[in-house]
Amino acid sequence: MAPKKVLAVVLAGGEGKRLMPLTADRAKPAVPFAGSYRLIDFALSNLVNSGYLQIVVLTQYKSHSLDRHISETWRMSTQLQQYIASVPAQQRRGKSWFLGSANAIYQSLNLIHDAQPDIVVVIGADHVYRMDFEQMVDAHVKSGASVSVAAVRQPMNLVDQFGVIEVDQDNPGRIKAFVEKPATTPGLPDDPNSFLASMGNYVFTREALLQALEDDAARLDTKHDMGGDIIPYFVERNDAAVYDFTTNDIPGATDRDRQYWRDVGTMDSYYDANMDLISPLPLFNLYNLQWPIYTRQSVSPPAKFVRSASGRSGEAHDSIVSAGVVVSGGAVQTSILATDVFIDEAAEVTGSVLLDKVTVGRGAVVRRAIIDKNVRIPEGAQIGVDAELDRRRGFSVTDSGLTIVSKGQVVAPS
Ligand code: ADQ
Repeated sequence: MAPKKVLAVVLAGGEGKRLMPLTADRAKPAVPFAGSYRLIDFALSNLVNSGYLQIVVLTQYKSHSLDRHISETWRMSTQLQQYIASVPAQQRRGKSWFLGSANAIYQSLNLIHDAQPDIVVVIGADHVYRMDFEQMVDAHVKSGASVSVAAVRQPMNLVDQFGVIEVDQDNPGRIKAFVEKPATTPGLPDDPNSFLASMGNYVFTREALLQALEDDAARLDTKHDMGGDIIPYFVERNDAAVYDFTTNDIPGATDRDRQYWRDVGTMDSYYDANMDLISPLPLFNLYNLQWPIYTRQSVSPPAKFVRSASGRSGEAHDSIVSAGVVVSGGAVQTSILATDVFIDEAAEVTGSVLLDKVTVGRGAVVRRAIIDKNVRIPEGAQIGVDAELDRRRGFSVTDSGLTIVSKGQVVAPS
């Protein structure tokens, strides 16, 4: 098969409302993950590892830290026609900002016209997984359809969070029906407790995408959404193929992480995906260097665990500890510490995710909490110990009992 010219479009403009307050001040794809990564690093690493080096990232909502991360981490040689360009909403088609994900691409059609690709790969920016898009592009070309939608099984309780795919039983490569975030759906024939979810990753033949976007833009009864409008447009024309994620093969994949894909769209799923990484047998393998996940390299010094002045040892168990962390006489258990976190003497941090530059003062206690960047927890303060107290102090507490302290919140001494 002759190689196809591929342009990748990464949709990174969504608000990520369900990840509030972590997204109060940053776009969802810029949310930190696993100590030193941002969510978008997974999508971009997958594209780069697939050999696709012409990438535009469409941004809109609170994009400053996302733009900064992309320009600091993902610079490439424009002279070699390789680029990862962050492209903000610019009102190129009238006076509105991006109305929906399809409108984001419609308003950025100049990028597709400039690059003249055969194939446009469109993916979201907020999932944790490994995937070789070249395999999906090959399958797409073989299918003869105008679009292919990547699909993965999900448990029935998540049905209202995804686009649901019904495969054509007479022609298993084709999508017979596609419904965006329905309240219910029948289960799969071989597993009534699962349904087939769209991963929000699509491969389009260029001309078909351009036509669909023009037709969508001319309609009044559309939300200009990829999952809600553009994919159903192709399904109605019997022109959409399904790509089975379980057939995607990554070098170095283990049995456990071969089919790992997580939408870390809620605080609980974000927390669980972080905690998976420090479980005895993590489902996702960060250490597969045959398919590396790239991120910004910190200039901070290595992590250290030291005795405090009064002689108490600093220690961390079952935890991820990033560069620049200092645990000085405190104790850390089953936690993720991002760059430059400081844990003072006799402090206890358990089952928590601490983002960059958090400091935990002497004797403070932090349990089952997510603490956003730069928050200072003063000496003796307690977080995650008394949910009512946490709520009264203005912190968010999820139904499952996770306390979230957001950027800029001041924690008063207890
Ligand atoms: P959602 O993720 O809920 O569902 P959406 O909010 O449109 O859909 O976000 C998709 C991607 O587009 C995200 O990466 C988001 O950041 C980005 N995005 C959203 N609005 C945007 C805008 N105005 N400009 C630029 N980017 C924007 C989608 C599909 C479902 C599928 C799930 C899988 O619609 O069918 O099942 O992804 O998680």
